Amino acid sequence: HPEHQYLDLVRRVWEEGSTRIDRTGVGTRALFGATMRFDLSDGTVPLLTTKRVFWKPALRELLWFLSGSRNIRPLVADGVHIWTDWPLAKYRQQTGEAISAEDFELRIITDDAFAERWGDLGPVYGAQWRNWPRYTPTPDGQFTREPHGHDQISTLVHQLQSNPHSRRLIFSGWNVAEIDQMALPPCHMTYQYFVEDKRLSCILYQRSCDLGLGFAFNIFEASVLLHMLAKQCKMLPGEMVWMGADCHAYLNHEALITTQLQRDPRPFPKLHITRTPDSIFEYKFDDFVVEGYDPHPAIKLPVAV
Ligand code: UFP
Repeated sequence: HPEHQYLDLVRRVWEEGSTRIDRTGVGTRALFGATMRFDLSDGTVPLLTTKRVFWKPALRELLWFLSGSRNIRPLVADGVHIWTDWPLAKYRQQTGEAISAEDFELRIITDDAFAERWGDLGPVYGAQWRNWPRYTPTPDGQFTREPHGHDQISTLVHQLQSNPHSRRLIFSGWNVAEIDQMALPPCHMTYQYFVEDKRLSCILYQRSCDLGLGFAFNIFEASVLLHMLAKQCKMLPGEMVWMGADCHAYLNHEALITTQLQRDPRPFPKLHITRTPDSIFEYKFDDFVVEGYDPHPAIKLPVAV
């Protein structure tokens, strides 16, 4: 079962990884450089089965990336809380107000000006994917920022269709010049595609991977995106290849070892996309059906911020 690639990596990180103090202060065991390959040609999607993965917020996050948004408001309005911690911490720090997460999210949804002021994450993923800033030199040696940046996703779709054997089918969130303005520098940072015989494959390069929490979302979203691109370009899904650099397990995630590694993987579910809209940006949450997902029970793990 392909999920053993994941379970084996977790085991190897736990048993052989070096113990490191990380940015969050929680501590990890880590090793550097790992690959996993998932065959999507049978219509499946790698959604881990050795614990329940809440794929709906993950799908909503992917659609939010594709919308180009950098504000948590659309996510919060859809009941997705995964990005709230950063703006909330900033708000508490800058105002000194001990607001609860619930009240903060309520204000984000109900108050336009508040959402604009406090819901912004900086130019994270979607902003770079859809609107990587474009600068034009002016005669006096300065640069003007153009109102519309590079839409890397539109370019990718166009290139996949017109030039499928290109070796430049890439988009990236790692905009060096803007890293310091982002709530979190991109973890899943570079996506590259490859077309053979109408089969579309992807390599995702992930610089930093929390195997307990992040990985399940990251591999699912990258795979759904592959399915969407294939559909949009009238191709078939091929292989999803994942490359992780700093692969780590947080020291307070021992349930990964004591519970998850004891379980046997079950078949991956199928992904059905029930509609082909005119553009990759018009997919809606309800266009996606995950069929036959029968995971082991959820495992609650603490988040390191
Ligand atoms: N992380 C992921 N995947 C993501 C994401 C975060 O695994 O999509 F946004 C984890 C990796 C790491 C932490 O544990 O979040 C980010 O911290 P750093 O920037 O120090 O690598």
